[in-house]
Amino acid sequence: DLSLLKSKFRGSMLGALVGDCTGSPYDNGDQLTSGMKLVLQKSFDKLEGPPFKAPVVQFTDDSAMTYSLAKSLIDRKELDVVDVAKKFVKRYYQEPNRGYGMGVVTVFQKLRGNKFTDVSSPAEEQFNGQGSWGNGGAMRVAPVALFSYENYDKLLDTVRRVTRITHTHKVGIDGAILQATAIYQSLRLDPSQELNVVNFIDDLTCKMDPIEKDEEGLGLSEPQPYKMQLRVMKSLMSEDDQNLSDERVIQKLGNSVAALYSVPTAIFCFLRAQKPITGIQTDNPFRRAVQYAISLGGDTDTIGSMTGAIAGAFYGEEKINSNLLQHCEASEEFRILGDRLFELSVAR
Ligand code: F2R
Ligand code: MG
Ligand code: MG
Repeated sequence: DLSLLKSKFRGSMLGALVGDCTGSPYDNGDQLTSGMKLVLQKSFDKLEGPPFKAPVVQFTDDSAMTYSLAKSLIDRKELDVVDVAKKFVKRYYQEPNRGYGMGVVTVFQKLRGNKFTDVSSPAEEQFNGQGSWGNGGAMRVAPVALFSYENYDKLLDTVRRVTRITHTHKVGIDGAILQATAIYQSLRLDPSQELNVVNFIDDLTCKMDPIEKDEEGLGLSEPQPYKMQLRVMKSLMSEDDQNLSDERVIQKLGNSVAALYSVPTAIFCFLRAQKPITGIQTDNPFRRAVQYAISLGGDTDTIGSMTGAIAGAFYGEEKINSNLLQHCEASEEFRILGDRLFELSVAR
């Protein structure tokens, strides 16, 4: 059904934007108090309610980089890493106050300094040559999952190359792969059927196994850390809803700027929100997923955005409240980017 698939492409781009815009006001690294969770509930209620005039809710670096990446794939019709790097840097210097990661700014400065003659070294030099394991690769990856809809090997290659512009630590790259894979799987599922959570996690685990095979020598405490997080996720999903406090989820999966402690959390939020969650009052499962992700605190814009991109790819645009979209900066542009990516990778 091509119209459903088109709606899913739009849904993933718009979901990424909505999660970023609605999550950014709570992005101070802390857990949300019960009072803040109530503010979050009321804020969603208001944004989804009858139209009212207010300044748009602004997006942050997550959506700025997602936009640049989508635009480059659409303009070039293939991955051109120099063009992506130029677009990232241009946008950063146009609007440096969008809440970029502390480290990634050095990459932008070096890229501008070498006039894009070397787009590899700046990221490789980060953190004394370790590279960044931040979630900056994963947070912007939705357009790659859409662009590579037809071909999973192309997805892997494209995610790796585009992530390496800023993030070269294997855990940063594999986090982007896991996020793109979750979107890739969600695009293929029928939202009118109940999602089989165990199958969804097992499919992710099978795909991550070969990707994490060559991790010896990286000094990681866990040889296949994302597979480990997927195991934890599966066990949490089997627990009784009443016992699953936010504190336990944060302690088990994390809510930080590290890809390892945020990408699995986003996937978990999407999966858990298939069913009602105590304290989140809505019948809409897309909103439930994003609101739940934000309510876990920590890196709220990014975990909200990654959850939104996966949930939007599963449910499609129809489940994203149109009043809420009106309040998010650049939502029309993100819808158009979804359409262009659809034309490029499916309709073509
Ligand atoms: N920067 C933020 N949030 C901070 C608060 C923003 C506030 N609202 C404001 O407006 O000022 N958010 C954005 O950054 C995250 C994505 O970051 P990215 O692109 O991965 O950047 P970076 O700098 O590469 O990594 C982030 C931090 O992770 C730590 N880190 C990464 N690799 C490391 C390594 N190998 N060794 C040690 N530390 C490492 C560093 O602290 C990095 O600064 C998103 O949340 C986005 O929204
Ligand atoms: Mg941000
Ligand atoms: Mg963030």
